[in-house]
Amino acid sequence: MCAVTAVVAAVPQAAAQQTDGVWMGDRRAAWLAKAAEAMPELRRTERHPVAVVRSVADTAAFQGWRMEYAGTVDSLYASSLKQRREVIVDMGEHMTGYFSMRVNHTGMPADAPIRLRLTFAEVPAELNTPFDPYPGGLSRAWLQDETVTVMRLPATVAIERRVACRYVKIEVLATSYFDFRVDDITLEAVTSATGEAPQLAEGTDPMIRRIYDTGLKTLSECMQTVYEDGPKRDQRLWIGDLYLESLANACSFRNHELTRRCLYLLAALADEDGWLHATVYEYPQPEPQYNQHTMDYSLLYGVALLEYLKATGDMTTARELWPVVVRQIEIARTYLRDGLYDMQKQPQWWLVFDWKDDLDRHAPVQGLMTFAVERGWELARMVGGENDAADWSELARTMRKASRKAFYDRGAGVVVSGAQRQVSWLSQVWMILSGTLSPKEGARALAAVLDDPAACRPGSPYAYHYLIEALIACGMEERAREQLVEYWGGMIERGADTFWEVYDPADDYKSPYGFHPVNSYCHAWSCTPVYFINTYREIFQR
Ligand code: RAM
Repeated sequence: MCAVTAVVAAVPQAAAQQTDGVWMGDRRAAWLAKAAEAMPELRRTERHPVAVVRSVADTAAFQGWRMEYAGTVDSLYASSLKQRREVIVDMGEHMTGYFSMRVNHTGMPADAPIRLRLTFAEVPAELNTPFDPYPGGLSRAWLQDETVTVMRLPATVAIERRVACRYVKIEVLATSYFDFRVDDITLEAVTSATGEAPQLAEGTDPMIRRIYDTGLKTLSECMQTVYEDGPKRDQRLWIGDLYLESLANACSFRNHELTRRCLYLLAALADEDGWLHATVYEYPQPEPQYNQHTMDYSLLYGVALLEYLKATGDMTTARELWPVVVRQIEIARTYLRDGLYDMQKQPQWWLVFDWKDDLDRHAPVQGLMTFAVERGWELARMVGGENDAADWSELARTMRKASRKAFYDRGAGVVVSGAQRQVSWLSQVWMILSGTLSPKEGARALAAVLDDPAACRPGSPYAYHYLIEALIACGMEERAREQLVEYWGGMIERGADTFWEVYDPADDYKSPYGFHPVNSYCHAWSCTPVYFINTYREIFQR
């Protein structure tokens, strides 16, 4: 038996306790109760539109549309909506919350119901792209258009669903002889972000300031009763998003209770073997999305717990949840063969990493698992879990050795992945973050791919986060700054109020769901410039 196999065979069992066939069955109720105790209060603010705007087709604008000022809100309130037929109001900034408005006749009483359509949009193209026939891959109902029938006037029209928007379009679909108008358009905005984020140093580059403010806005919109992935869609907790949001929160709003709530919620809702579900729901009661596992996300849970502990010193939570981390590594180890992650065991399309179908995920998952084992070992030492993790350090070494053999093309100085020997940015990134490449090798590899148009590039801000981290890890601070400004600044230049789920500078219409209006345009995993700008002040605050 070679040394590599010996490491793999020695799976620690310390945390794998079963109660009634359910892993940690006796603790789950207490974990759920802790999640409930940490439920944050939502801060509610009444907001009103700032202007009437109109859509302008413009090939130079993001997705071909921009908004132009078209009048005051008072002028809208003073005029007939029936005659306008449709109007768009601008809320002034992205908001998440509950919409209402008043409708009243202007003279003759209402002799019939009226029907209106309200459409809530994060970006202009959502108001200018026909939704039907719906070509998208996710539910059509995520699109925020609502038809309301008003039977009697005066009336307050309140939309039950929580919406996320910058713009609201009101269209008159059906009416009768009488005239009517609207007023008191209100959005009760909600967020659980309450802390004050640090101010940036004087002299910070203006674009970095804008990126910081937009990142904070993105994060606060996603901070609700969990860290949501996006307030428009999916409005739920995913582990990968939680990790990045909690990093950004820890150095800005510092609402650590929300992180604690999410960590307990995920733990309590793991499957019966203790494998975390990638995503969970809060309503009508906490429940996981059953069978939804992605190994990269379950491994990142431990890294999120480690960062939470570092930020808070909350040893009680870290110790209680430590077995969850052990369990994720145990499960991931069953995928290892000779120190290499076995891609045959899980369909690779369901390893998240990026919105990029053509990304070969073998080197990335190998690197991410090594990184998680390494960070897990750091956590073990902090919580006194060394016995559970006795061989993790050796395991990480073994994996790195196997990785170098399988993935590192020493001659070319780059990491390759898969049968086609794909060269991607993310393969380099994860081999750097796992410590498989030395900083010098990493810098050489990244310099090579960044300048190689044939290399597989990242397709989402989620992937870019890890790129920036890797650039910093191998001393490429200038490139890190450049990439951050170019990528997130690119969204701002295209008009972003909040950062998007997907951004490809070469393709405004890119959508993982086959229809760009259903993308989320305020997406948690894009908020991490907040983390970089605060954590690496010497790079970003000058
Ligand atoms: C999307 C979510 C989220 C991501 C998962 C994998 O639907 O919006 O951000 O974590 O998929």
